[in-house]
This record gives sequence, structure tokens and C-alpha cells, in this order.
Amino acid sequence: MILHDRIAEILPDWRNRVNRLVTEHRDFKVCDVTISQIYQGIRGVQIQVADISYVDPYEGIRLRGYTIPEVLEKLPRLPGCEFPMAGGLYFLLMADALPTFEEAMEVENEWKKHMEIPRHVVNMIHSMPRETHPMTLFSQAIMALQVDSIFARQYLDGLTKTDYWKPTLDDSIRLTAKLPSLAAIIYNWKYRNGEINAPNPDLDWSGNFAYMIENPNNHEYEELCRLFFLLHSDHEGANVSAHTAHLVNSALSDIYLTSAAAMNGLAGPLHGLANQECLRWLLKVYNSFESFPSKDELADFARRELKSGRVIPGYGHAVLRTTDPRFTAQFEFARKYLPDDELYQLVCRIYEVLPDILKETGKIKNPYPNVDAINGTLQYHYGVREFDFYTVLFGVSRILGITAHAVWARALNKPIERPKSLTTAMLEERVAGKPDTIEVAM
Ligand code: HAX
Repeated sequence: MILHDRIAEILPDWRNRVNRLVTEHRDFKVCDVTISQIYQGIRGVQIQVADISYVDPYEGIRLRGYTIPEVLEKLPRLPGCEFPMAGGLYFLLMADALPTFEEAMEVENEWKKHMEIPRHVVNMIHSMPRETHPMTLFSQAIMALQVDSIFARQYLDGLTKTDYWKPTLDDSIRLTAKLPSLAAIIYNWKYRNGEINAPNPDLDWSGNFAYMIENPNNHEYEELCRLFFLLHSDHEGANVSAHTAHLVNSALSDIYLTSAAAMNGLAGPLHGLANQECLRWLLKVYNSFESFPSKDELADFARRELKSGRVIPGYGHAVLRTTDPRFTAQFEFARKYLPDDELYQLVCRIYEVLPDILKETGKIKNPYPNVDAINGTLQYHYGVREFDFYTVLFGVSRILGITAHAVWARALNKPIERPKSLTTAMLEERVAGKPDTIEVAM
């Protein structure tokens, strides 16, 4: 497989770089952690190295060094398609190089071999109560696939440490191949006729999701899927889902255990679930006015929401300090494909009004929209109106990035993650001037 060769080729250089840092600069101080950082979610503490992507507060995400507009421009696409194939993106994340058309197709073709969902996984989904949240089903289904983990089997057989990354990559290819089918099975069972539609071999990974849920606007919705799955694929290494994945994977848990754990973090309302909350909020705004609201009406509405202590979903970010470029890319899509959609027009007007209102609070560090402020609007337009499903779509995409991090964590032999906790009394003693007596075994 092409990715094995590519990673094997560039790996020695990466290993040397890490070794040099660890041996020649071991006492270099990167960050003095304050009590406030400890108590506020370890905010801003630089605890991880993750080379797949990086979020700059003012520029947004770079995937392997490329901005979102660059990725959209440079990755290969199928003839007649506006947006790139996910296979090319996966190659970029894994192999740290822009793929040729043939290399992107090789990933797509490899995925096609592994798209089928085993019967026991379908039976498991079908045996669950219908009201189960689709993220729960998604996470359970990933766990149910774990029985086929190549890494888990080879590890028990005594696999050499330096080779851990190879079956991890094989597991990643097999799991990611199945994600559109898995999402479609969950969608069709929960909201449609329950049929399982076989993937279309003529379509790419992203387009196949649109095909398998039989979206009536197929071509445009396929394009939206290509854009959506690309934009949500990674957001550096320390957000809730990525960090969860890193931690779980550091125990040598395989790709399936790792990805399911990450999905459980993504399912939280302050993280991936925000996209379902966003659309709910947008419809609440829409339904609160008899006619399309003016800017003043929207401003008053937003102030009332904030005064009552509610969070406005889709705005704010722990790292970003500007409009999320992933929001902008979807905004451009909507401007082109659905300019007359009333919800899109409401998104535009909210974008004109809300940042100033959020700034008035004096405490919200980023008053601008994040990726979730529009993605539900696009899904809604194309008839995917089941809000609680939106986070599954996010998850399908995010596992591309998560598994790339996991493969590289094994390739670079990253150790089990084990920071240290201390007690409140210890902190109190230290701020009172008593010396630090904690012994840390290294
Ligand atoms: N509406 C109301 N209040 C907000 C807010 C918003 N959109 N964004 C931040 N705040 C509040 C915080 O709750 C916090 O209030 P307290 O001091 O009273 O606790 C204060 O402003 C400072 O917060 P911050 O430092 O600016 O932001 P945080 O890093 O603490 O939180 C969040 C970042 C994304 C969680 C936050 O902005 C938020 O809750 N936004 C709405 C939910 C959302 O859109 N989440 C999706 C984020 C993108 C993502 O991860 N997708 O997966």
C-alpha cells in the first residue's frame, strides 16, 4: 500500500528530530503553568506535539501546513466535481505530502475494498431502542468493529515496537473506509425506511454517503459532503476529542477503541454536539419573529438570551480569535448554492449583528462564528433535518484526523500519557511559601 511506503520513507527523519529534541534539549522550559491555567481546563498550556494540523488563533486551521483555501484548491478532485476527494485529504494528513490524482485515487480504491459493514454490527444497531442518540449508535458501532483490529491481534502475537504503526495504519484504512456506510446505516434505520443501500463504486468516499441516504439533491449534496468531510477532519491535537484519542491511544488501545473514545468526547454540547444546538437555536430565532427580523430586533433578542445566562451556539472558540475559516468556506458554499434560503439569510444577518453584541459582554474572548454556526443550515437545506445526526457527520470526518494522529503516535513511539495531579492542600501550602516537595519519578 502506497501509504506504508511513504511513511516508512520519511519516518527515520522524524524519529531523529524527536530524539534530538529529547536528548539535546531535555531541560528547556516550554511553559510555566499557572494555577489559573490548571483550574481553567489547562488552557493554553503547550502539552503536546501534533504535526498533522495546527490552529493559529488569527488564521485558523492549517492541515499539514496548508490553510483551508489552499487545501480546497490543491487537493485532487474527480472530473466534474468542485470539491476534492477525501482520499486525497487522508493521504495529505497521513503522508505529509500533497497527493497526485493517482495517489488520492489509490486511497479511494483501497477504501472501496473495506466499505462493507459486518452483519453483527448492523444487528447491534438494529437491536437498540430507536430513540438512542445517533452518536451513541456511532460510538457503539465503532466499538463493535474492534473485533477485527489487526493491531490488537498482532500485538498479542508479539509485534515489534517499531512496527506498531503499520497495523495501526491498516486498522485506520479499514475503519475510515466504513464510516460513510456506517453513518448511512444509522441514518436510514433511525429516520428512514431502514434499508441498507450498497455503496456506488463509481462514487468517491464522500459522495457515497449522499448516495447511500438517497439524498434527492444528489449532485449538490455530494459536493456539500465533500466540503463538509474535508473541513471537519482535524483541528490540532488538544481539543477534547483529539486529546481524548491521544490519551486512550497512548495506552496502546487500538484505532477502534481510540476512535470510539474520541466520539464520546465529540458528543458533548460544548464540542461537536454544538452543531445540532446551533440549528435548534437558529430555528428558535426564526420562529420568534413573524417576519424576517431586522438587525435591531436580532440585537435585542441576542441580548435577552445572554442576559438569561444562555450560551449562543456557534459563536466563540477556545483557541480561535477570528471568524473560523471553516465557517467562511461553508458560507461561500451557501452563497453560491442556496442564496435564497431564508435560514442562510438569517445566518448572514446574525453574523452582521452578533459579534458586536458578544463584545458588549466584555468576557467572551472570541465573538466570531465557529464552524458550527452554519453547517446545520446547509444540511437542513438539503433535507437532512434530523439535528441530532449532525454530530455523526462531524465524527465521520474527524476520525480521518484522529487516526492520522494515532498512526504517527505509534510511528514515533509516543509513550503512555501520564501527567500528575496534586491536592488543593498542596497548592495552598505552595502559595503560602512552602517549598515544592512533590517528588516526580521520571
Ligand atoms: N455565548 C455565551 N457565552 C459565551 C459564549 C457564547 N457563544 N462563548 C463564550 N461565552 C462565555 C463563557 O461561557 C465564559 O463565561 P463564564 O466566564 O461566565 O464561565 C466566558 O464567555 C469566557 O469564555 P471564553 O474564554 O471566551 O470561551 P471558552 O474558551 O471558555 O469556551 C466555547 C469556548 C466554544 C466552549 C464557548 O465559546 C461556547 O460555549 N460557545 C458556544 C458553543 C459552541 O459553539 N461550541 C462549539 C465550538 C467549536 C467546536 O469545538 N466544535 O466542535
